[in-house]
Amino acid sequence: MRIDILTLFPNMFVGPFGESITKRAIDRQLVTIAIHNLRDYAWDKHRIVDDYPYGGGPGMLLKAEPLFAAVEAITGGEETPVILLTPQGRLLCQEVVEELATHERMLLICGHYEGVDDRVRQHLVSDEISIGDYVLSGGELAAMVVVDAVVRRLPGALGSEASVAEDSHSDGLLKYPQYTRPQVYRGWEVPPVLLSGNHAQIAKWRREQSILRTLRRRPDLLEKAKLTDKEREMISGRGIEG
Ligand code: 4H7
Repeated sequence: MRIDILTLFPNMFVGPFGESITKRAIDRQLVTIAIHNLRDYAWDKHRIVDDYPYGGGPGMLLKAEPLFAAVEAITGGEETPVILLTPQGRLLCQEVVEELATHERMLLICGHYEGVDDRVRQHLVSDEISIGDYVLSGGELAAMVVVDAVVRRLPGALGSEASVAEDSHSDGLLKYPQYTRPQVYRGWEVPPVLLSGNHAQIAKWRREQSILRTLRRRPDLLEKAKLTDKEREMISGRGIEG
């Protein structure tokens, strides 16, 4: 996979992409990530990338010309998903991450100031994504979130130790509680079933805990979750205290 990122703050990406899974995926050549400075595509004397909004109002907008010039130069006219990170985009969730992970290539645009000239959204961008219902001062952190979530889904990005099928959200449910040594800490014990060695019982307990946790914390997720009829029956009898 190749990911291009267009930003006014290229240095923001140095730390996060130089560590952990993303670094390993880059080192293993599972992904190529190229960071581009939008200012390099502003051709005027002062390399201006922003301007006042027509009709008035606070703040500045990213101008269309440098964004079009940058995207056209980076893609070389090739068909590539061009994704704008914006509070107005469709909400990122694991399903959207899986969809993005199927692309061979994508270009992420990080907005700044009060936003971007709407002609960019209409005629340059193919997809708009939001990482959640809150405002960030720029799209950079949102782009990093997208890259992290997508890159860890590329085959070979995780060590063999990690199983994607066990992640929170992979089956539409939250993760079950997990424990490691010691067996008793400050008098708090690990649930005995986990020490039983009975793998069928352990799997059953974990499944139950996932369902109950989702019911209590994120009942909205249960509508779409993959549950058996019997499991649906079990939760329909319970309130959120269940
Ligand atoms: C595009 C348009 C993403 C990008 C406007 C980006 C939240 C998210 C941005 C804006 C983002 C998200 C610029 C509007 C800063 C608000 C104060 C960058 N914020 N911004 N203004 N939820 N900000 O994914």
